[in-house]
Amino acid sequence: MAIGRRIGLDWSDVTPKSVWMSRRSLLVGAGSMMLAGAAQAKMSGAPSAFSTDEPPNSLEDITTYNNFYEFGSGKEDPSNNSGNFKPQPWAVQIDGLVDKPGSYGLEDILANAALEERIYRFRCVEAWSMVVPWVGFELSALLNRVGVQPSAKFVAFETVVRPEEMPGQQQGILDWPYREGLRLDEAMNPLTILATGLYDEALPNQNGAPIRLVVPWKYGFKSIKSIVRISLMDKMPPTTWNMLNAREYGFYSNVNPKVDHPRWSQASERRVGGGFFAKRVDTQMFNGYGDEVASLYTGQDLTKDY
Ligand SMILES: Nc1nc2c(c(=O)[nH]1)N[C@H]1C(S)=C(S)[C@@H](COP(=O)(O)O)O[C@H]1N2
Ligand SMILES: [Mo]
Repeated sequence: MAIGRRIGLDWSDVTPKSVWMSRRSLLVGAGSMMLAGAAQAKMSGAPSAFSTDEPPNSLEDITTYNNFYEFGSGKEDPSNNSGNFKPQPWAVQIDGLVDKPGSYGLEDILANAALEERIYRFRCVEAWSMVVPWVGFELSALLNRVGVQPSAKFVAFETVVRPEEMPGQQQGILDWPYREGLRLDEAMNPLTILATGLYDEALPNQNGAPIRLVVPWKYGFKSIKSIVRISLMDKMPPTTWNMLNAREYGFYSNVNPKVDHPRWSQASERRVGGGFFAKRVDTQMFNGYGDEVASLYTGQDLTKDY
């Protein structure tokens, strides 16, 4: 069963109670010591039928084991080095083939958003995975609001460039800004969200504050963080990892246990937090979201068009 139909179930129901209680007091304690404001705001969302019923990873797993090369390439670099990043004020430039281009402030985006909790499996191309209780809204809602023109076929995204706040950008690890893209039908799929929170709190810096993409049937690198620009285009946009090594990182990069990475198998994955002796789990086609997205790729050979 790919996705639990779990309307009415709160994530706390699927998290061991002791974990939930200690996490709760931790968050409350931390929050009261900080200044009020969007960065510490409550960020709750309505439950969704798209959530998995698998237990979410702990807040600690999700916020200390990250990929965010703007803060360094080590898994602990984003949590260690993102303390000076300022996710507010924030605006997203939306341009290209849209009726209402412009700079949209985060408050304005949130005021017009129907926030939901989406508990999604998350599978990195490096063959580890987690389950994350995101709070966010469907990208399609924002795109419909700005009016996508009929000639648009792709959506391009860019991460902010702020070397003074993002030490990894002072090095040439990647070609900044980090860029990603989706085909328009992928962007409009209801599973595709812009996340602004996790575990009922505003998104931590290391997870892509204040707004990041989450595309749960694709490898994690497609889920671009700290977005400042969304462009509607008629051509496939250049994307960071694909530009760096197209043989290893395709534009589509749908999770696919049958298409190995040239340097490792994609048939199974390590669930982060499972402990050293935990068994690897089988990787699922489209990360288990095939019922929702397989039809997007009818007629496409995903072994060649990866
Ligand atoms: N801007 C930006 N976005 C990014 C990355 C990055 O380095 N820079 N890493 C990607 C990769 S490889 C993964 S697996 C996920 C990790 O998200 P998480 O740290 O919230 O688990 O973010 C993706 N988005
Ligand atoms: Mo990744």
